[in-house]
Amino acid sequence: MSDPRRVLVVQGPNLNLLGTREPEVYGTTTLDEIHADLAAAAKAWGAEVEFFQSNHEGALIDRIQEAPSWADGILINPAGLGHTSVSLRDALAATGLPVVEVHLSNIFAREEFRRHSTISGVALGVVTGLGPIGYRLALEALLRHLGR
Ligand code: CA2
Repeated sequence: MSDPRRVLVVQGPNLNLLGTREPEVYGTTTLDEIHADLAAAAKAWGAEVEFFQSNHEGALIDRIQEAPSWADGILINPAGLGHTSVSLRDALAATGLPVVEVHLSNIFAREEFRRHSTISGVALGVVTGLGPIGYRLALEALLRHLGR
Protein backbone atom coordinates (compact mmCIF):
# COMPACT_ATOMS: atom_id res chain seq x y z
CA MET A 1 0.00 0.00 0.00
CA SER A 2 1.25 3.51 -0.77
CA ASP A 3 2.07 6.02 1.94
CA PRO A 4 -0.87 8.04 3.27
CA ARG A 5 -1.17 11.58 1.91
CA ARG A 6 -0.36 14.14 4.58
CA VAL A 7 -1.96 17.54 4.84
CA LEU A 8 -1.00 20.42 7.10
CA VAL A 9 -4.04 22.52 8.06
CA VAL A 10 -3.02 26.09 8.92
CA GLN A 11 -5.43 28.45 10.69
CA GLY A 12 -4.66 32.15 10.90
CA PRO A 13 -5.25 34.88 13.48
CA ASN A 14 -8.44 34.96 15.55
CA LEU A 15 -9.82 31.68 14.21
CA ASN A 16 -9.39 30.31 17.75
CA LEU A 17 -12.43 32.50 18.56
CA LEU A 18 -14.72 30.63 16.19
CA GLY A 19 -18.05 29.65 17.73
CA THR A 20 -17.58 32.02 20.66
CA ARG A 21 -17.99 35.49 19.06
CA GLU A 22 -19.71 36.99 15.98
CA PRO A 23 -21.84 33.88 15.28
CA GLU A 24 -23.88 35.93 12.77
CA VAL A 25 -20.78 36.19 10.56
CA TYR A 26 -18.79 33.04 11.31
CA GLY A 27 -21.43 30.63 12.70
CA THR A 28 -21.44 28.60 15.91
CA THR A 29 -19.05 25.79 14.96
CA THR A 30 -15.81 25.88 16.94
CA LEU A 31 -12.33 25.38 15.51
CA ASP A 32 -12.03 22.11 17.46
CA GLU A 33 -15.25 20.87 15.81
CA ILE A 34 -13.94 21.77 12.35
CA HIS A 35 -10.71 19.92 13.12
CA ALA A 36 -12.58 16.86 14.43
CA ASP A 37 -14.62 16.74 11.21
CA LEU A 38 -11.46 17.09 9.08
CA ALA A 39 -9.68 14.38 11.07
CA ALA A 40 -12.62 12.00 10.55
CA ALA A 41 -12.78 12.78 6.83
CA ALA A 42 -9.03 12.33 6.45
CA LYS A 43 -9.18 8.97 8.22
CA ALA A 44 -12.00 7.80 5.96
CA TRP A 45 -9.94 8.83 2.93
CA GLY A 46 -6.75 7.18 4.21
CA ALA A 47 -4.97 10.48 4.78
CA GLU A 48 -3.29 12.16 7.73
CA VAL A 49 -3.85 15.72 8.90
CA GLU A 50 -2.01 17.94 11.32
CA PHE A 51 -3.43 21.21 12.63
CA PHE A 52 -1.72 24.49 13.43
CA GLN A 53 -3.41 27.72 14.54
CA SER A 54 -1.58 30.88 15.52
CA ASN A 55 -2.34 34.54 16.03
CA HIS A 56 1.24 35.39 15.03
CA GLU A 57 2.38 35.85 11.44
CA GLY A 58 5.95 34.74 12.18
CA ALA A 59 4.79 31.56 13.90
CA LEU A 60 2.59 30.73 10.90
CA ILE A 61 5.53 31.32 8.53
CA ASP A 62 7.88 29.18 10.67
CA ARG A 63 5.38 26.29 10.61
CA ILE A 64 4.81 26.64 6.85
CA GLN A 65 8.58 26.59 6.23
CA GLU A 66 8.78 23.26 8.10
CA ALA A 67 5.85 21.74 6.22
CA PRO A 68 7.77 20.05 3.35
CA SER A 69 9.54 17.72 5.80
CA TRP A 70 6.22 16.02 6.55
CA ALA A 71 3.31 17.31 4.44
CA ASP A 72 2.30 16.67 0.83
CA GLY A 73 -0.05 19.64 0.75
CA ILE A 74 -1.33 22.61 2.74
CA LEU A 75 -4.87 23.68 3.49
CA ILE A 76 -4.94 27.23 4.86
CA ASN A 77 -7.40 29.75 6.15
CA PRO A 78 -5.07 32.75 6.36
CA ALA A 79 -7.85 34.79 8.02
CA GLY A 80 -7.13 38.54 7.93
CA LEU A 81 -3.49 37.98 6.89
CA GLY A 82 -4.73 36.68 3.56
CA HIS A 83 -5.67 40.22 2.63
CA THR A 84 -2.35 41.79 3.55
CA SER A 85 0.58 39.41 3.92
CA VAL A 86 3.12 39.10 1.14
CA SER A 87 5.36 37.15 3.55
CA LEU A 88 2.73 34.46 4.11
CA ARG A 89 2.29 34.12 0.36
CA ASP A 90 6.06 33.90 -0.14
CA ALA A 91 6.35 31.22 2.56
CA LEU A 92 3.59 29.14 0.94
CA ALA A 93 5.12 29.50 -2.53
CA ALA A 94 8.57 28.53 -1.21
CA THR A 95 7.28 25.17 0.07
CA GLY A 96 6.56 24.05 -3.48
CA LEU A 97 3.56 22.19 -2.07
CA PRO A 98 0.01 22.44 -3.43
CA VAL A 99 -2.04 24.87 -1.34
CA VAL A 100 -5.80 25.20 -1.04
CA GLU A 101 -7.13 28.43 0.50
CA VAL A 102 -10.33 28.35 2.54
CA HIS A 103 -12.54 31.08 3.93
CA LEU A 104 -15.68 30.44 5.95
CA SER A 105 -17.38 33.60 4.75
CA ASN A 106 -17.69 34.76 1.15
CA ILE A 107 -14.86 37.29 1.01
CA PHE A 108 -16.28 38.70 -2.25
CA ALA A 109 -19.61 39.54 -0.63
CA ARG A 110 -18.11 41.54 2.24
CA GLU A 111 -16.11 44.76 2.60
CA GLU A 112 -13.94 45.85 -0.32
CA PHE A 113 -10.70 45.24 1.61
CA ARG A 114 -11.57 41.53 1.93
CA ARG A 115 -11.98 41.02 -1.81
CA HIS A 116 -8.26 40.73 -2.45
CA SER A 117 -6.15 37.77 -1.33
CA THR A 118 -2.36 37.66 -1.49
CA ILE A 119 -2.60 33.87 -1.22
CA SER A 120 -4.93 33.00 -4.09
CA GLY A 121 -2.27 33.51 -6.77
CA VAL A 122 -0.14 30.71 -5.33
CA ALA A 123 -3.07 28.43 -4.48
CA LEU A 124 -4.37 25.46 -6.40
CA GLY A 125 -7.84 26.77 -5.63
CA VAL A 126 -10.00 28.72 -3.23
CA VAL A 127 -13.13 27.72 -1.30
CA THR A 128 -14.97 30.73 0.10
CA GLY A 129 -18.39 31.31 1.64
CA LEU A 130 -19.48 27.73 2.27
CA GLY A 131 -18.92 27.72 6.04
CA PRO A 132 -17.27 24.83 7.89
CA ILE A 133 -18.04 22.30 5.13
CA GLY A 134 -15.66 24.34 2.95
CA TYR A 135 -12.74 22.81 4.84
CA ARG A 136 -13.92 19.28 4.05
CA LEU A 137 -14.46 20.16 0.38
CA ALA A 138 -11.01 21.73 0.23
CA LEU A 139 -9.42 18.65 1.81
CA GLU A 140 -11.15 16.35 -0.67
CA ALA A 141 -9.98 18.50 -3.59
CA LEU A 142 -6.41 18.57 -2.27
CA LEU A 143 -6.34 14.79 -1.75
CA ARG A 144 -7.72 14.19 -5.23
CA HIS A 145 -5.03 16.47 -6.61
CA LEU A 146 -2.42 14.49 -4.68
CA GLY A 147 -3.90 11.27 -6.06
CA ARG A 148 -5.23 9.61 -2.96
O1 CA2 B 1 -14.20 33.94 6.31
C1 CA2 B 1 -13.07 33.61 6.70
O2 CA2 B 1 -12.75 32.45 6.96
C2 CA2 B 1 -12.04 34.71 7.00
O3 CA2 B 1 -10.75 34.21 6.63
C3 CA2 B 1 -12.09 34.96 8.49
C4 CA2 B 1 -11.21 36.13 8.92
C5 CA2 B 1 -11.48 37.37 8.09
O4 CA2 B 1 -10.55 38.40 8.44
C6 CA2 B 1 -11.37 37.09 6.61
O5 CA2 B 1 -11.70 38.26 5.90
C7 CA2 B 1 -12.31 35.97 6.20
C8 CA2 B 1 -11.45 36.45 10.39
C9 CA2 B 1 -11.12 35.31 11.32
C10 CA2 B 1 -11.53 35.69 12.69
O6 CA2 B 1 -12.62 34.89 13.07
C11 CA2 B 1 -13.36 35.30 14.12
C12 CA2 B 1 -14.24 34.37 14.62
C13 CA2 B 1 -15.06 34.70 15.66
C14 CA2 B 1 -14.99 35.96 16.21
C15 CA2 B 1 -14.11 36.89 15.72
C16 CA2 B 1 -13.29 36.56 14.66
